[in-house]
Amino acid sequence: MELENGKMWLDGKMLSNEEAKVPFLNPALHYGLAVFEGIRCYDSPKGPAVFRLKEHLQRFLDSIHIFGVMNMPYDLETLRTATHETVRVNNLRECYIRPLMYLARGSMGLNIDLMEPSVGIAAWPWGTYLGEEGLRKGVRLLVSSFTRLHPNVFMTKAKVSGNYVNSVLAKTIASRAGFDETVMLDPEGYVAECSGENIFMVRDNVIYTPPKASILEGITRASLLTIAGDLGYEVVEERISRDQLYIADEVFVCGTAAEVVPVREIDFRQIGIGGRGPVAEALQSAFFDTVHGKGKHSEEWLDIVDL
Ligand code: PPE
Repeated sequence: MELENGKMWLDGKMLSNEEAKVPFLNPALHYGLAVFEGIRCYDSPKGPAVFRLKEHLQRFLDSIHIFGVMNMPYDLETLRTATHETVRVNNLRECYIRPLMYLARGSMGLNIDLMEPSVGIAAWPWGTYLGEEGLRKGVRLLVSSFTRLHPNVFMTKAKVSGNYVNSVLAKTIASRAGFDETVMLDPEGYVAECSGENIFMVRDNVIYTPPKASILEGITRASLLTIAGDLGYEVVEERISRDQLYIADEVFVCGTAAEVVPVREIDFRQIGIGGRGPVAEALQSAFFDTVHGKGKHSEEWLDIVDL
């Protein structure tokens, strides 16, 4: 895997995968005490362009703040420079970027004030997350029997590694049952998000998406809300039930890894025309133009890496 040949930034040094080993006795590994981000860099006429880098790094710092880690040693500008350096050193024009803060040293036990963070940033080429065909024809979803995290069990605004066990449990069952992704309901039974994407539906030309309270505040979600406004769509953030999804004209999901993906079926019910609908197609096309430097917001949202 190309990942293994790449170099990663680790606490200020560029290391090979071989050099960037972590010891078995570290609290992050034992308790899931880490925070991550997922960012994409796209090729553009001006060079490799990182999509909404500052917003992702701000969410990274916010996740660490929510988690309550008080000794994070790096600020946004240091992380931004390190991200650029990682893309440059690996000679990548298009890649997925993974910053990770992990509580690496200090005592075992459950008090994070006795632990010290390390921060790493890796980058690797990562193709379509839910498949090339899914982007064009739509994917199949299963509503999960697992519940999305209650905000007082763990805060959904923070991309804490341990939180993702919930997503992994849900996604694995869906994959084993032959589905592409899984929709998770919140503790009250309303649609929250997918294991790794936010979700939208369309009915009578109005776009609906669940409110922020019980979901990760997706950066792709926020970008699509802006783009939908530009394209003249009415957008409503409100609670959605699973049967509202079943009878929607269109459903689509979005995230950094997944990008913008139409949904053709949920729980064995065909959604709309059973393929990519016109709203998903319009948003997908505007999104891909934007990330490749050809959209209304490209200038504002793309952070170009000098080679
Ligand atoms: N909800 C969840 C639970 C989630 O993990 C993601 C990103 C999103 C929504 C969309 O957020 P944003 O990327 O800011 O638009 N999921 C990341 C993890 C993927 C992985 O498998 O790892 C991602 O897309 O990078």
